Parts: sequence; C-alpha cells; structure tokens
Amino acid sequence: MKLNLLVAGILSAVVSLTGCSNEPADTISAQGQFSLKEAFKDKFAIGAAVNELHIADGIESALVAQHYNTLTPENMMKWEEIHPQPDQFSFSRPDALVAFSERQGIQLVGHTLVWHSQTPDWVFYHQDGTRKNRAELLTLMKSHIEAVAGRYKGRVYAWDVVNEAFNEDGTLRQSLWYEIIGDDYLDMAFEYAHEAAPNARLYYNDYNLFKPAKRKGVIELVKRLKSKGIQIDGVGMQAHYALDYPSFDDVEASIEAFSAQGVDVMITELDISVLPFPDDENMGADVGLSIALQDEYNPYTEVLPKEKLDELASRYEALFAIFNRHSDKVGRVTFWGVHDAHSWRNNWPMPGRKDYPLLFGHDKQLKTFATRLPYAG
Ligand code: 9MR
Repeated sequence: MKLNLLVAGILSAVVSLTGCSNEPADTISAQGQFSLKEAFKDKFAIGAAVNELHIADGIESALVAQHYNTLTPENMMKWEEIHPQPDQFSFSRPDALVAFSERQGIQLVGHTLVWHSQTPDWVFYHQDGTRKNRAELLTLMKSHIEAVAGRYKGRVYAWDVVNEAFNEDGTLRQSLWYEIIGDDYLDMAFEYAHEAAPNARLYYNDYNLFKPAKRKGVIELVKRLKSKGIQIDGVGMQAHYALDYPSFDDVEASIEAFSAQGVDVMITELDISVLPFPDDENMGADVGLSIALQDEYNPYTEVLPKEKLDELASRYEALFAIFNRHSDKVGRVTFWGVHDAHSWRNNWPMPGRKDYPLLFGHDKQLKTFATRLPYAG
C-alpha cells in the first residue's frame, strides 16, 4: 500500500508541476499502479455498482478488477430483470457477473430481493386486474427469494433483502408490498432470505438515512427483527449526495446510531452530484421523481469548472475522513457506478444532464483528487 501511495503522490506532484490539474478533466494519465482497494485495504471493502458493460469490455473490466474488492449489480438482479414473467427467469447476466466476481476474488452483494420499484405488475395483480391477497403475495415472495438467493447460495456474499421501505418521516412507505401483506412483509422477506441462503449477510438498504426521522424508523426495524430472532446483519446507507447536502454531522450520527444496534454499517450507492438540484423537497433518490430537462439545471455540458471540481474533491475528502474514523463500524463503501459517463445521475431527476459524481470521469480516468483522499488516519 505504501508503494501505491508513493506512486500516487509522485503522480499528483507531476500533475501539479505541469499544471495538468487545470486541464478540463483533471485526470492523470499514468495511473497504472494506483488501486482504490489497496489504498483502503486497512479500512473497509471498496466497491462499485456494475452492469454487463463493466465485466465484458476489456478496459472497464480491468478497471473494476484493479480498484474494487466488492461489486453490486446495478440492475440485473432486480425483480423485473431477473424474473420478468411468472415462469421466466433471466439468469445469464447475473450468472456471468457471479463467475466474473469469483474469478477476480471479488465479493458480490446481491441487489435487491424486495423493492417497490422495478417490480412487474404481475407480482401484485392477477391477470383480470384484481389485486393478489396477502397469502398469494407471500407465497410468491418466498418462491422468488428461494429461486434467486437460493441459486447463488454460497456465491453471493450478502443481499440487500429489502430496499427503500421507509418514507422520509420514518413511517413505512405505502407500497403494494405494504398494502397487500402488511408491515410484517419486511420480517417475512428477511426470514425467507435466511432460509434460502443461510450463510449470506442480510441487509436493509435505503437512501437519506442520515435524516433523524428516517434513521429512527430503520432502527426500530432492526430492533424488531432482532427481538423476533430474525437475522439482519447490516444497514446500507445509500449515499446519493450533493455538494451542499447532507450535513456531515447527520451522516456521522447515523453511522454511530446503526452501529450501536449491533449491525454492520455499509455506505452503499455513493455518488456526489455537482449539479443544481431542481426540487429542494425531494433530494435523495426517489426513482419516482422525474422533471423535464431545463438548461439552467444543466450548466456543465462541456467540462466541469475547476472550482466545482475542487468542491467535489473536498466533499469526498471530508466524507472519507468520516468513514475512516468509523472504519471499525463501516464494513464497505460502494460507489453507485464506475465512471461518470454511465452514472444514473445524468438522468435523475432530469433526463439528459451531464453530471460528474464519481471518482472516474466521463473519460474513464481516475480524477486526480482521488489519489489524495484520506486513506489513512
Ligand atoms: O442506477 C439504477 C438505474 O440504472 C435504474 O434505472 C434505476 C431504476 O429504478 O435504479 C437505479 O438504482 C437505484 C438503486 O437500485 C436503489 N437506490 C436508488 C438507485 C438510483 O435510482
């Protein structure tokens, strides 16, 4: 690790001396030896969300293997992708990802078994349009979890069992899962996941968990599951952040509060948007939010100005300083995507913008500041 840091330091120095840091992309070209997973190896696992492109294409799969020791499928294990029809499963892409991860010695986190989004209508409705009842939906949930988590038993290290079940005020989202089954649908999902993959780590995953009210709702869930003897091993704090949001104190308070419940804390889905957010009320990651493209909210269509890049860098530095300080509690930090060109943030909540939220730029090069994050201490 020391050698890598030395190489990174020399590269940074060369970049500053040659003035390259003022180049539009602020990247370094000779970044061969630097590796995020090496740099963080005494702290936590470091990962990224991937899709089939990242494991097929030579450059991208090499990047992934070089920098990450944990991966999460961005979409291919979600219900509508892996189980699109009642009798049809699509296992070929997930199988390829599982095999790639095993070849590279990378831990794969499955995402996600139960979610209100990206779940086909037939899951909740009969062909005649009437809603299924509790017993029918529970049977289907169980068989889906058995088929998916069971297939990858012993190969997928951990599962995001339930995703985004809470409202911002800490109450349960009125999803079809909730409306049809009732509030114990979470309990049942975790039980079924444990039965299907007894050795897998089981997580609850959500965005905006730095918010005290939402944090409280999830803590109550953890307490309830534990009091019923149901396995829950961790909470994934999705980190879809921005330059002015959230407050670092809130992030830190949530890491401490979840950890105090005796579960692992994972920073999942990390990205930091540099763009102005068009709806102050709904920051976070609600996939239901969609706003028509307006040019004033898409200011950096060519290049990210140096001052914004610096803001992004200092935001990342401050966050990693917190994660490092709590590396006894934080088991993993996963970026939501590998490089800016494929980030979902280019399309949410406004389709067609150009954002710069990750450590690798639109040109797939590591941003220079990424070699100077606080890797120690
Ligand atoms: O990044 C994913 C994007 O490609 C999909 O279109 C979107 C659809 O719902 O889901 C995105 O991933 C989401 C993740 O699964 C759960 N948390 C919020 C993420 C960003 O929307």
